[in-house]
Amino acid sequence: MKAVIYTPSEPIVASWVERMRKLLPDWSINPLTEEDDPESVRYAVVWRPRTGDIARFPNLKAVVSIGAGIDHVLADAELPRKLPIIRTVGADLTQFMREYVALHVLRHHRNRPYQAAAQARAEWDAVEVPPAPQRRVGVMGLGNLGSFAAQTLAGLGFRTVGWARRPRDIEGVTCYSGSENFDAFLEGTEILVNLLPLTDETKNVLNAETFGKLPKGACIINAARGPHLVEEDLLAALDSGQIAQATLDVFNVEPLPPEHPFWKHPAITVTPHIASRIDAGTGSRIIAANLDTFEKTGTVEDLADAVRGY
Ligand code: NDP
Ligand code: OXD
Repeated sequence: MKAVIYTPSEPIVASWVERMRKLLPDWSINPLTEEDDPESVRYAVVWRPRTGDIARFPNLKAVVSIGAGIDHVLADAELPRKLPIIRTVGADLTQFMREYVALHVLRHHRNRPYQAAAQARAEWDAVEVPPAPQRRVGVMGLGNLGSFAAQTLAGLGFRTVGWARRPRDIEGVTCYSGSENFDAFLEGTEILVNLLPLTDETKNVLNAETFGKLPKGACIINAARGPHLVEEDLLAALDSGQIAQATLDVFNVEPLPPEHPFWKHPAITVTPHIASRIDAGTGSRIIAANLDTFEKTGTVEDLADAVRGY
């Protein structure tokens, strides 16, 4: 069976190809850009493919997203619309996201930036914060990642709320669903975590109107996708104090350009899309198993719904 691999970085492709060849010794696995017999390829394993990259292979059985999100695959205007898309998820990736969310929610909860600034001035200035049960934190998106992140926050003692499209029942988490309950979810939420997929419905969801529904001085953590956030609305909300702090892992343009104002903003923490990074070691094992299962059975648990967009 033949598969090709594409990510925008050639060294990363080489590392994936090497690992996947070891994991699937009976398969033929090559970099997408070096494949000169497109008709023989059955699977394309991709991160941020370029327009037309996938359509070049007329006999594909499925596309594999090197990632939980499939927005980067659907963004290809020439993508054959009926192709199954397999996403890459797993316990390690869920664990990484739980750690990231816990780390940054705790940083905001304990006002770590304030304390670090006091240290820089050699000032003994003890910051006062409420205990976690008096702090309401909200998680947007209660899927693979969001549901575990919310449970982790509830386990730390936070008053945890979550929001999804359909009703959910998660122990320790008050769940809201649907656009009609979005305002109720936001009300009183002091730390807002975004773990939504990027779809037409969720694009720009972190905007001035949303910020205005949070209590003044709320913090936001965006670990989902850059286009969820209206960047100028965040800068204005930070200027006005409506939002006190933001932690951003994802951006409209990645890598974030050096001249971008987020880098040096005193109230913004930038991380380089590492909240739950799929490396070739972990990812190739998950993807090899999915390819093997799909080839043998025609399906896998991790199939995305391209019409729904996630
Ligand atoms: P899932 O598909 O498992 O879950 C998505 C959740 O979002 C579901 O709960 C879904 O609701 C909810 N949702 C979707 N649309 C809406 C809507 N219009 N209104 C309300 N809720 C909605 O995704 P994952 O948890 O696996 O991943 C989430 C996102 O995280 C990925 O799409 C990706 O963009 C990002 N990500 C970022 C990483 C990083 O390192 N920064 C790493 C991995 C992923 P319902 O349950 O009702 O279907
Ligand atoms: C993903 C990501 O979607 O890494 O998995 O962003």
